[in-house]
Amino acid sequence: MIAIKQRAAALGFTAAGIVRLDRNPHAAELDRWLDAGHAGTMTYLNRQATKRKDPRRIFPGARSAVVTLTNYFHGWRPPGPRPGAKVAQYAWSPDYHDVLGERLEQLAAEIRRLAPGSQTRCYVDAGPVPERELAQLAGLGWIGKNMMLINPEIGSFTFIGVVLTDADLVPDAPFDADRCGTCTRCLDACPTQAFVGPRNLDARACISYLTIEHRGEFTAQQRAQVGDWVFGCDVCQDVCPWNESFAQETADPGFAPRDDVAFPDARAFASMEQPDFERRYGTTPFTRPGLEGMKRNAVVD
Ligand code: B12
Ligand code: SF4
Ligand code: SF4
Repeated sequence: MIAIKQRAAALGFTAAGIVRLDRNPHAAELDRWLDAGHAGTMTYLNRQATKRKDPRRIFPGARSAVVTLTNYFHGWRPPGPRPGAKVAQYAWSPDYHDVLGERLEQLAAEIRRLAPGSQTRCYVDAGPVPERELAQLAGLGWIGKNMMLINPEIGSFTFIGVVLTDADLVPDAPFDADRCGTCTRCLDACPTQAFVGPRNLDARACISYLTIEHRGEFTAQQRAQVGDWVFGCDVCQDVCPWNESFAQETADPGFAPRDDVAFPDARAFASMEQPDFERRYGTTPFTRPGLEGMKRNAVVD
């Protein structure tokens, strides 16, 4: 399986690992999380649960997954106030679904070349795939108390991309260690106290959910907690000692940051019209909350 990893590295993936598909060992955790209502209005997670709990059911004959990590870290924010509102780093560059989707298709072609007649399907984020779970099982890192997949060499500012195949690939060993130890920094630092406990996030309280998935106005308490984040949130990753020590700035040209996305002028949204929004941000992740959502997120007190 060295050829697959070499191809992954040549395509720009930071790391790759292989897992033989089986029942998700944390299926019960997913059920408990959904039953507690932590998914809020992300009802697609309920619909996808059967497949997330057993990824062999994602397509007939699915047997193995090649799981990739891609570093998107752009460096630490300088201390003190800086112009513009805060946007989570994963959104600073062109949409990762598109960039990684194309790279995964090329990786899939290599798998089909090595296993003639095999089928492949590529997934990034939007699909019934338990991505962090598969990454841990493929040996790429552990799931931290902040629920992020943490790689011991580069931390957690990574995207996960997956190629599922019916080919029988030789698996890697899972990453069994939990390197969080007694640390609780992420749980303590979350501005909205969204963690019910370690590896248990009530998404409804998470700034990422509130600014991207939540429709309608914020309550006064939500507005205060969201603060100056206008899209996503990085706090539970910024405080993680594994990122402090090991996150490295990406030089990947596919993820070059756009200043107008990374540091938007929060005040500009209030008077922005739809055509202007589409011209400026039509190809960015800001289209998910849309202009109405961004106006709400960017209210300046
Ligand atoms: C829904 C979703 C969200 C929701 C809910 C987040 C959540 N914590 O579940 C919201 C909108 C809040 C969100 C926010 C973010 N997200 Co998001 N999100 C997803 C999505 C689509 C599904 C996740 C899901 O199923 N959640 C339900 C929980 C229960 O499942 P899970 O996260 O897979 O957790 C499993 C493990 O924790 C395991 N488990 C439980 N206990 C234990 C114990 C041990 C020992 C082990 C090993 C496992 C284990 O069981 C769970 C079920 O299998 C995935 C993509 C995907 N297809 O998987 C991206 C994904 C998880 N998100 C991602 C990112 C980047 C983010 C943000 C950082 C974005 C931002 N900066 O604003 C934040 C981080 C918030 C956080 N701390 O989790 C990346 C994470 C990459 C990584 N390195 O981990 C993913 C993988 C997308 C991608 N392809 O890169 N997200
Ligand atoms: S992304 Fe922000 S709000 Fe969400 S859990 Fe992490 S620190 Fe809390
Ligand atoms: S901040 Fe600490 S507890 Fe949280 S994920 Fe990082 S090492 Fe684990």
